[in-house]
Amino acid sequence: MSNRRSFIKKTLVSTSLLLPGGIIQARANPVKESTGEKFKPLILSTWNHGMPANDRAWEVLEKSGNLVEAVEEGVKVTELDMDNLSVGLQGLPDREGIPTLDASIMKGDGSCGSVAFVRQVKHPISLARMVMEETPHVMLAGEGARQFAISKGFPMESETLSPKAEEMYQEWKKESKYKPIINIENHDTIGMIALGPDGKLAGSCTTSGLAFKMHGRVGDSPIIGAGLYVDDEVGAATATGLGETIIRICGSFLIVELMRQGRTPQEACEEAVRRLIAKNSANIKDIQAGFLAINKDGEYGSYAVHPGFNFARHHSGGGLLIDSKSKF
Ligand code: SD4
Repeated sequence: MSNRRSFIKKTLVSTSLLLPGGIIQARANPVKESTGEKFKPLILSTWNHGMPANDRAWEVLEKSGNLVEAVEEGVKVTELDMDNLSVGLQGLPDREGIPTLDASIMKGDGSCGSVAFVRQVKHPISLARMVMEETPHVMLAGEGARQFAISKGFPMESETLSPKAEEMYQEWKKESKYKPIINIENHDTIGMIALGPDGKLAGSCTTSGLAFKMHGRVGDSPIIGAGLYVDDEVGAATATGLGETIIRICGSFLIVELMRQGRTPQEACEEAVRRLIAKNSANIKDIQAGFLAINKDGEYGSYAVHPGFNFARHHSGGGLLIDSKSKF
């Protein structure tokens, strides 16, 4: 039996028997789990909304065997999630009241694409994939990214804020504090990294960025090496949290390079957090950042600055929400 067919057979059996109850239970009770286990295939995503995103990615991987398709379709679920205020056009806007989006996608062979500061596009992750597959470039930003979307037939969406985002924006305007500080528990960017049955890797990351950021601000999520990095020779990493701090240490690239030098995914995430704290020590109590990593053998790890970061894991045994360890 081909690898792909045996993968589908195994996962069909295990998902139908184990997955529904497991997921419901996992959503209700995040568990602490030690790492060191290995799974292949394996999908990890940041935060609890990673659970439905992983379910979708797994379904696409089972059906198509296409890992890039899986990581794109998976995070598209979050881009449409009206309860999520940090991803998609329903996310909290910038200081002018405009939602602007960042996204990136990468394959382990080095192919990558991203869009930054893009407006009116419902699925920036799909636009990032188009940049990767259909342009000679890696990154398109702002009006150029929007024009590219129009040329590819993406519908232009209204910029009317969702009722929740409008309410929060009006509240924020009362004081208009120009000081974007991520509340320790309140950020929901989705970064997804995946190891396929054939040992290849891919990842995706999508966000509306910091709430009430300056117009034009771009975070780590669309920057290859900061919010996402994938290398088939080693592994993959993604990040969430205050993007400025993650960009300063090239967080995801750093983690992949540390794994290349022999660290486990867990050790690499811990070293990245140590480095991030060292470079941002003055106001570290206000800064949350979290990392996720997978190596090519299917080991994984995660680490954050503060408690509260969790991630969703999906393998042939089903899905689980896991609390990350943290420095403080
Ligand atoms: C950014 N890393 O734009 C993102 C923020 C984040 O959920 O993780 N938000 O800085």
